[in-house]
Amino acid sequence: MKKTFVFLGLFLSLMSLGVRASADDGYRLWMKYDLISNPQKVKEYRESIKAWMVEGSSPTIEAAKHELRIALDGLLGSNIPEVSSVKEDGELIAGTYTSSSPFAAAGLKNMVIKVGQEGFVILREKVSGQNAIVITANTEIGVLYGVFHFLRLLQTEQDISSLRIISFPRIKLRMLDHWDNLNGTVERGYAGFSIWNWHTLPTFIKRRYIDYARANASIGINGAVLNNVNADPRIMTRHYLKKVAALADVFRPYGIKVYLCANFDAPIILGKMKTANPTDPRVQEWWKDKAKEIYSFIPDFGGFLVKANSEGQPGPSDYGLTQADGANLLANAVKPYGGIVMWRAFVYTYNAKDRAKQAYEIFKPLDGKFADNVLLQIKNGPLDFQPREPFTPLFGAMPKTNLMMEFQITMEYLGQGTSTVYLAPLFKETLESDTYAKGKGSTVAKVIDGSLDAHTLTGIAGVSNIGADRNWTGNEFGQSSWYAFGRLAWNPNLSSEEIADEWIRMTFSNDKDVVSSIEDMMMQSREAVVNYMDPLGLNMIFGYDNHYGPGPWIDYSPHPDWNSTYYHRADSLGIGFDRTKSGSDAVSQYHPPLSGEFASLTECPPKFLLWFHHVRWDYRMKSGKTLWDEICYHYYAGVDSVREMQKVWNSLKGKIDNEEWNDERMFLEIQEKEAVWWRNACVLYFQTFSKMPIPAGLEKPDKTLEYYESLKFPNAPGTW
Ligand code: BDP
Repeated sequence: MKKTFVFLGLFLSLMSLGVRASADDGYRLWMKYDLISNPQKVKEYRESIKAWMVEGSSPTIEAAKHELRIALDGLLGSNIPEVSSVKEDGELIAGTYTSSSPFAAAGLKNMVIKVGQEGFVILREKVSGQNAIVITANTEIGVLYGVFHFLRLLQTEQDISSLRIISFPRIKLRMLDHWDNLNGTVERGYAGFSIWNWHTLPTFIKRRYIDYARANASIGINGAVLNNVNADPRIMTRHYLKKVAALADVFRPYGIKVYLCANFDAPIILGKMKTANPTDPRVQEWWKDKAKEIYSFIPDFGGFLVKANSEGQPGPSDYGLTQADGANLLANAVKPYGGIVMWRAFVYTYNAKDRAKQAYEIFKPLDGKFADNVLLQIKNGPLDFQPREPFTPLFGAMPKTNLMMEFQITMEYLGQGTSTVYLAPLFKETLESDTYAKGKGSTVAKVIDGSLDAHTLTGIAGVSNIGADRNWTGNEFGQSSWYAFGRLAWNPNLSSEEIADEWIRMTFSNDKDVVSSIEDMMMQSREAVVNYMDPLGLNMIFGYDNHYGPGPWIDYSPHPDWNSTYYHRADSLGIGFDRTKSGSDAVSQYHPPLSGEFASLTECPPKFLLWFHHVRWDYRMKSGKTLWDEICYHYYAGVDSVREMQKVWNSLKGKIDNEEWNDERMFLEIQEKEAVWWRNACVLYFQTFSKMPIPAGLEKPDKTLEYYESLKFPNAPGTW
């Protein structure tokens, strides 16, 4: 611990020297701390914060001090002194709450009681007879979170004349899942290569690791799974554990625990055993010994994430056992140390009549069979991170199991690293979906925050979009989805607009027009992608393997459910996957009235129409248009939105940093081309079935279907 403290201190002081590029390269994320541009605000804030102090001196407290030091000096444009006690009106004091705190007061105590182990209180109070701003919490990490929250108020130029904030996270485990491989590549790596340098660890601590921890703490993320779910078991060897421990040391002051993906066959691969059968006592012993070894390196190791019997990964089914048998094996091993297991529900075989039904069929019968330190990690939709899916019906179907959400922040199926897609609306759409498990109002958010079925071990994970790119995410707008994920993990009730507003103000500008223009762009960005890729419930029609660009014609995979044709089912009569009783009956996995609504051609929300129904090309939609025309209009509307986004962005030239502006201009240029490509390729392909004309007035595709089918992408990322 002491050693960490020393090198952390060293880096923090280096950072406070402040190496800044004149043109913004996006490295500083939403923690830019440049001088607030409104002089009136600066004046007002300086009067409220003439000096500051944070009580104590642990690594977490030092992190809070560091943040206040660089942020206040930067935002307010002059040195705001650090003091050791409150002596005059207008000072800021932060620290954990105890009865001997200088700000101890009965009212405050009652507030602090409510915020638990990670929450905080910010308010104005008399301290030593002076008017002060107090940031306090039950724990040091709560204080750090409170400091970040307070700084956000300044960064977004909020009124701080009267403060009374009580904030605490609704979800216990707020995780980033890194799909990083030991060779430095990243599965689906849209922001380049891995940020972990396994060669130079454990001795060389990149500044990026500390800034990573700062960024995550600023939005309340408290866990990081360091390696790919398609796990290389060597991560659990001594050689790597030393390196993992070094990262854990860096993250600890920021409240972030490390977790590892475990390979179920590790006893065979590492332990040279003949089997990984969970019922074999020697296998059980092997896992217990392994857990002991891991905890000897990382005393607060969080636990394991496991992908088993999925896409070639080993698992308990190899021994005729259930997924619960597998999960409980690992859960028992980490239990003595307070560790947990996140067991993924992304399990399917390749020949199912309907892949979307499989996870439910496999896992629902196991409700109540998982150990209490297991969470079942479920992707938001029943298939695989599509631009739009209905929620996975397992949410609301396993009341006796700890269920956690898995979102994908990296945009495997949404235009990848170059596209501008703000994902909060996608996250919110799932979180706000009503499962009806216990009647109206049983939202997915209530399932995962534990309130619906009284669970205390709760979690939410986002597959990270972070890589080695200077600005972390490739396209800077990728940062907005990372930011939104953290904010929603803390409080799923925040709106997409509120979060966008915060992020824009901290990232680009507080100028009213700039904020509203960029917000407008962000808020339409997800629907734009849905429209030009997968309108009306279409899905999984991507380029083969690389998932780049359109590939509705893909029908040559040896795995039937890796073919686009398996999903869209276009024929001379119509298009869409019949999941009603006459088809796969996936609708029956939902509770009524949802099951009935989805099953009815007329009541099914248009956005899910082709997910649940095979619909005739000439079917009259509520809009009065035929299905074919409706599909066409959606594809064209998607392209129009991207052009609109370009227009908005072009209008911002000179109003934000030029380098950031120019980068996004180029990314939008790529996106516009890709949107047209998607639209033309899909419309031309589906037209071979509908045999209907593209509605009059819409621009005609300038290339043939054969041309689109012939395209190759040797440089598409993520196909290592
Ligand atoms: C799919 C990705 C694949 C991942 C898999 C998973 O194509 O690379 O390994 O998800 O979640 O979307 O395990």
